[in-house]
Amino acid sequence: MPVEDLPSKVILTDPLDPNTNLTILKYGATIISWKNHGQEQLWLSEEARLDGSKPVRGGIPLVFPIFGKQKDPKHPTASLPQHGFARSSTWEFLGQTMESPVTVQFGLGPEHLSKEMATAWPFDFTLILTITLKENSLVTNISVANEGAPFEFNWLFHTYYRLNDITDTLVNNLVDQTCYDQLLTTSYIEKAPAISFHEEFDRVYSQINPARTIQIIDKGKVLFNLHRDGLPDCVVWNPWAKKSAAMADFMPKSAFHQMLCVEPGYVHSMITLMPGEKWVAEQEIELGGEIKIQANIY
Ligand code: TA6
Repeated sequence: MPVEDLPSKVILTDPLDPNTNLTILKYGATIISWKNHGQEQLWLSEEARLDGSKPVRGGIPLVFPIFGKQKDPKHPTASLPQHGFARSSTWEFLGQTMESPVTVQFGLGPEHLSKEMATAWPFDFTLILTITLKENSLVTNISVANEGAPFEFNWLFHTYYRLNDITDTLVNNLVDQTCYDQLLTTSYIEKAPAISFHEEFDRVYSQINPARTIQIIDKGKVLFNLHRDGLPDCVVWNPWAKKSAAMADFMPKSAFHQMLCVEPGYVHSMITLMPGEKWVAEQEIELGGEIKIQANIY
């Protein structure tokens, strides 16, 4: 059965291969598992809360309407929790929209928010998340529509990738990009042709040409290719040992070796949506293929 609608989750199965499937929690419309020919592609903490008590530690949490915490106390997002409310609200399953590749949609509007959130951020928004499971890739598409007063927002797919070992992993095609280092609280140009990891890492790369495919490479073999449309920025994050130890829902504590977040979004500034306007963006995560060196695409 290509689409199974269960009380708290939806399961998508590739009609051509039962071992290629997705599990999507209705809470946060969070993809918590992506198996490709039986191989899990996403990292999910063993202590991830899947009961709606807190955002999921792993999979693909959704960040809206604010990335991080709003620093301007007067901004409408100032009272929202870190990374906003999309990942901690229960979305409505809207059904299957395509047979092959199997595609489903989820929706979120003010009617789905807690009273607290709807009061804190009183705008007439509609989010439609479209998820497509292909033989060798996963596509997540978001549309944000405004039916009321103008509002500003960020969007980000907070994807947790599963790795063999972070110390064997490289991320390429971010060279010469401007990044804000959240740990050093300073900006600089990335000079590493391929980024390696040996300590906590938390950088926001901004305005990356969409022609650049960000690749996650394990010992010379491409694991993931991140294609982006409408998502100019990308956060790269690994909490390493100390931060992992401090997160109760991050287990096992050694698992920072087996995960990396590479998170496409629009976070370098706020997007303003006027009444009647719609904003659409998409990430496609494609598996395998050849290493591409795109250092000369600006
Ligand atoms: O996306 C990177 C980041 O902003 C990190 O700074 C870290 O805070 C991470 O998100 C996880 O945030 P969370 O609220 O899920 O604990």
